[in-house]
Amino acid sequence: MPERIVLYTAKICPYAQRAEIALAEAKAPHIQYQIDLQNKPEWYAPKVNPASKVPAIAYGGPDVPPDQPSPESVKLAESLILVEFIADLFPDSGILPADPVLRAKARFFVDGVSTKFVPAWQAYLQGKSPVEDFYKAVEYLQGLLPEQGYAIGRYSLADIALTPFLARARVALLNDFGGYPQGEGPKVIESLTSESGRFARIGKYFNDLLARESFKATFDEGYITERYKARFADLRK
Ligand SMILES: N[C@@H](CCC(=O)N[C@@H](CS)C(=O)NCC(=O)O)C(=O)O
Repeated sequence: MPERIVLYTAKICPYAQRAEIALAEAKAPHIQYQIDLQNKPEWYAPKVNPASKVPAIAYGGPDVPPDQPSPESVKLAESLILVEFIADLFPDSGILPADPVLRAKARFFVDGVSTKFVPAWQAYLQGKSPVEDFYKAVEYLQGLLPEQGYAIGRYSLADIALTPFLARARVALLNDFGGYPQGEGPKVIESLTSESGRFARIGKYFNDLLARESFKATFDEGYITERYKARFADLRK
């Protein structure tokens, strides 16, 4: 029986949403505590995560308020490590399948998310690279997908790693927030989710990810839209 889980998170953060999705997939009882990244509590770095980042988990220990963390709980951080930790605590969640080949495939897909999709998206968002560079990263992930289903067929760590970044990219593109040429964003998200043409296979996959209950339950689109508007409005000035 897993012990007490306190997740330190922030709605804006895609890394933190990975941990939230994993906990939702596992139907894991837990406590969530929102960290204001603009005004972090002074106890957070010394008592929870010395890197001063979300997400982090306090595991086990006595039943104390989350803003008074106990030295007796184990403190863990780094989103992908937390997702694997949750998968280990709740093996029936299927987040990490038992089959070694599928586990390796899931981790390989995650590597593509981390080393190709996320950097290409961030460069495009900032207006530092053309859309074709982002499209090439998307095409790379598309090439890893099986004919049907999620990244390794069944829903897993691989999908959890990507979804929060995809969802935030969708918000930015739909609203045309970013440093790329004005008016391009809505066309890009349309081509990436239309389920026909160059991105037909990954378009279906993207739509499946965004329809997943564990994603929808952990994503506040209105909040992200407002925060992105404030953060990216000036990029074209
Ligand atoms: N590699 C880390 C990245 C986590 C991260 O960068 N979190 C950001 C928010 S999205 C953060 O907490 N930054 C600290 C700050 O804003 O002061 C992970 O995968 O968990």
